[in-house]
Amino acid sequence: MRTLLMIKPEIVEKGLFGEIIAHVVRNRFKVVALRMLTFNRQTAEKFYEVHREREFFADLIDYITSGPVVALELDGDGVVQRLRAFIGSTDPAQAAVGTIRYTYGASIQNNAVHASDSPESAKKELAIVFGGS
Ligand code: FUP
Repeated sequence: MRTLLMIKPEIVEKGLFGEIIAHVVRNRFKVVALRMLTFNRQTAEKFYEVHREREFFADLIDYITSGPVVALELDGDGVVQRLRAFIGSTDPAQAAVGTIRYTYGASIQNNAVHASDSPESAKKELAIVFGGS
């Protein structure tokens, strides 16, 4: 099973992505691909299309296209759920102590990282992030 971990623009901008990658690797997640990329609006809208009707959608697209992200493809049994637990709740204020979002997140929007929420979304998101040139 494979999943996507994506380190969001403010963490890349602050130069903290290496810390997060080290933390992930030390916790025995297996990284099988890695890429830095900047989303254009069209790709960002496809990536987040399930949120198209939400009131925060425009802000989310502005944010995720604001600078480079770092994407990691992870492989392992049950990795989708293991990674979701490891990153913590969407809102850093609700995230458990020791999770990535607890440590690095600033707000619901600036929540440091994204992780696919199911094997189906992982497949779709990995194709978007790693499928292109
Ligand atoms: P998650 O799967 O934990 O990333 O959370 P969601 O799919 O619910 O949300 C995806 C992204 O939408 C979040 F990372 C940030 C953004 N979002 C907001 O900006 N405001 C909200 O109220 C909820 C989500």
